[in-house]
Amino acid sequence: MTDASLAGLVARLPHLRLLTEPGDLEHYGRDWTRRWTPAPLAIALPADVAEVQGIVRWANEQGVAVVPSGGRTGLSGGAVAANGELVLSLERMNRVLGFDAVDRTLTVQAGMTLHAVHEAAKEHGLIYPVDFAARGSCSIGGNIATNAGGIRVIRYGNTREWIAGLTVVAGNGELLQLNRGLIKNSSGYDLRQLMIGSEGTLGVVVEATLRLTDPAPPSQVMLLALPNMDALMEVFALFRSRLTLQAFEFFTDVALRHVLAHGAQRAIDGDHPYYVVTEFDADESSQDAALAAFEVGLDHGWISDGVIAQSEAQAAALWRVREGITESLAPHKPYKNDISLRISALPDFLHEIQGLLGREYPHFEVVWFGHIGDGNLHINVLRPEHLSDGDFIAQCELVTKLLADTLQRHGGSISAEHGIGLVKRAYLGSTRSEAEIALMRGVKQVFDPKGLLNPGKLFG
Ligand code: 2HG
Ligand code: ZN
Repeated sequence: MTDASLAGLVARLPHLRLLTEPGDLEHYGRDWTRRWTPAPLAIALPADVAEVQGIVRWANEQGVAVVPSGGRTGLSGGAVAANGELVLSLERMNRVLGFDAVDRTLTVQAGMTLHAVHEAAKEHGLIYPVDFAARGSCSIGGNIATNAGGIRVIRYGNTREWIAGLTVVAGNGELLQLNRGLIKNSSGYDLRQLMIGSEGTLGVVVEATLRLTDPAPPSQVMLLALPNMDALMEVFALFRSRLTLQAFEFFTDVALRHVLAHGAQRAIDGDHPYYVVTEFDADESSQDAALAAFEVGLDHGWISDGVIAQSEAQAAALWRVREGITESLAPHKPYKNDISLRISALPDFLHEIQGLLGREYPHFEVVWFGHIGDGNLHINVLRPEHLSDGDFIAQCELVTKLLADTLQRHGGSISAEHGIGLVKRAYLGSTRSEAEIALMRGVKQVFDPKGLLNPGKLFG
């Protein structure tokens, strides 16, 4: 790529903010995976939709690959630019465009952080309920690109459920208004839903109309200690049958050790192999129901100990233990798995996979945590200090192949909520059939004939 062609972009969009300093290329060229060396051509920071269209049209004329970019908190390399791509950061497009009290929708630009979306919804007495730990830095556009899930899926579903309309710049620069906020729309293919989870390979989401809802009723947060993995599923079934759950998350003693070393506070004494953080609606009757469920769990030997938060500060402290895990593991350069199963398939799968990981990773520290109530497990493998990044990843990939085969047998998915990106593209075939992948490639061809939108992501 020559400077002359960037000059062409500047001539076309004289007010476009473009960054080419090495520090900027590094900052905007990578996400939280830290596995690839960032090497983008330049960073474009459009101020409006017209500039996004101009960039995509220019990229088509010049044959330049474009990486749409949000908060880059992704864990699958979906926003990595390591091959001379132009990074198209939506960072400056971060405003609320409108609120409609009758439709209960909030229309926003794609670069808003999830936290800012939460705050904007709150100003109108409503909530946007999708939530997870990266809320302060991830962007709503990125959430849409991966159909992000998080800690409230059990109650509210994934991002997909909350998108009433999308404005998208397609691969040829054309502007698409998808679904326009309609609740019912039986008029052919739902291209909005196709865009959600497409990881920036079909178009650039520039605006979104989000559905809002009433704030959740008052809730209580409980931390439980469990004696074994089977108890996890028993306690989940017990609590779900007696309470209205807002979240049901688990982690192991290994995760706890890391998060405590990283500043979280211990809430339960003693050594226990598994923990659950659960939040549930808490009117007076459900408080009694929670205590009754707890007693039943104790009697059956499924629960060893537990605490119920007595204040908002204590609830936040309990959540910090769960939400701080990713950050506490980051210094150990973890190899991440983000797998999904039907809840009914979990018990058999867990038994099989525990054996497999124990066999294949005898010398590695393996950290389990995640959204057990959604059938979504995060298995992080920590890099031993004596291994180079390359050797470590190579060894992990061998096990991922076995994991993918096991998932396939149990009807699961190699990515629940992080996306395929670069990290999991070799395993797409374990989750999607050949026929499905061929159709997906066909769709990609229709939306992005020159293959310039986020090339290499999703497909190997
Ligand atoms: C979470 O559930 C995130 O905390 C990150 O999805 C998971 O770090 C991970 O593997
Ligand atoms: Zn997660």
